Amino acid sequence: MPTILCSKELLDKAFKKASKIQKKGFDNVDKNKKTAISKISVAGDIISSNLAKYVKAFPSFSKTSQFEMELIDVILGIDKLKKSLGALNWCSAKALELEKVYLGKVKKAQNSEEISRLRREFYGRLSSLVDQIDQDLKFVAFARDKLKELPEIDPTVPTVVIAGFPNVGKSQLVERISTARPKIAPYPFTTQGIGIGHFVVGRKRYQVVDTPGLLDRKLEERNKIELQAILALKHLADVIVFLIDPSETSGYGMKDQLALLESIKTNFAGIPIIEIENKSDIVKIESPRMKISALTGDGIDDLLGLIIEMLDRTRKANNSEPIAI
Ligand SMILES: Nc1nc2c(ncn2[C@@H]2O[C@H](COP(=O)(O)OP(=O)(O)OP(=O)(O)O)[C@@H](O)[C@H]2O)c(=O)[nH]1
Ligand SMILES: [Mg+2]
Repeated sequence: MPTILCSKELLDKAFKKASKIQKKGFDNVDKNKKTAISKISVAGDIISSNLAKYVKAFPSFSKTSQFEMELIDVILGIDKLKKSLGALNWCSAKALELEKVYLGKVKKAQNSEEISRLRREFYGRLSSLVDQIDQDLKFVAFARDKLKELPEIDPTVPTVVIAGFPNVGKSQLVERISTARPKIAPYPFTTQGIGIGHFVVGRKRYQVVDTPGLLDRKLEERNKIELQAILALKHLADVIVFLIDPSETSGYGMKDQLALLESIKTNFAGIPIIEIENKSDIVKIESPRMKISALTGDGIDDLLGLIIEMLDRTRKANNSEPIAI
């Protein structure tokens, strides 16, 4: 994505380029006319093409998944972003319009004074036009920076999301099943960042997402923004692994953990949830759940087999579907 300039910077860029232009002519008026025409064309074109480039630089929009859309909405507000991009588009078209009008006027001008007046008038009107969208330019620049942080998560790759209370071993599990070290993406709605790992089976790539601070508390206790961010995961998660720590060394009792599980089941209805007991090296309780130790690796192969089987079965078709905004 290009650097997005504010209105003053953009105008400076255009006028600076235009100021360097000097044309030749068969007499003074002709020389001034040709120079003014060229200056007006260059200044207008720079403004118009840069604004169009900024709008186009939001490539994700033509193939934005629901997950990304919801994240953008949480972080920036979709309507606000649409409005600002619309303003840039509008200004881009207006600049060309204005350019055309003044080129016509200059062509008809009779003397150097008139040519010079028209040129200045065009600069003035172009300036106030671009100044009008300064707030939009600043917002789009801000949006660009925010969105640059997002692409770590690829919504088109089959994804398993790991949930559970703090300290139950989520990060340890993500690390254990990822081929490389999981990356931490600094998503603005969680202070801890979201951990993203990958694993490859055959020629297929899968994604595993750690959710510290997100899926570790009852959703009923969340504020609106948090909830919206959490529920964005609905569009990302093909399968959820809910990690339980029956050793309770995490500091959370079984009762609370099972209550959180119920809350997640309710809020993520429709997404298959695998209930797993971790820390089998410390304790194994009587239950039908699969038992693993993310620390020693015990049971991990079976779990991975189950995850892959379920991902292959439940892979959402809509995840890769484009949504135009
Ligand atoms: N004994 C044992 N310890 C484990 C196991 N898995 C994780 N731990 C330990 O439990 C602690 C917490 O593990 P993490 O993976 O950081 O837990 P988490 O769920 O990611 O915690 P948050 O990021 O705070 O939500 C660490 O000290 C791990 O070493 C396990 O299978 N057995
Ligand atoms: Mg963690």
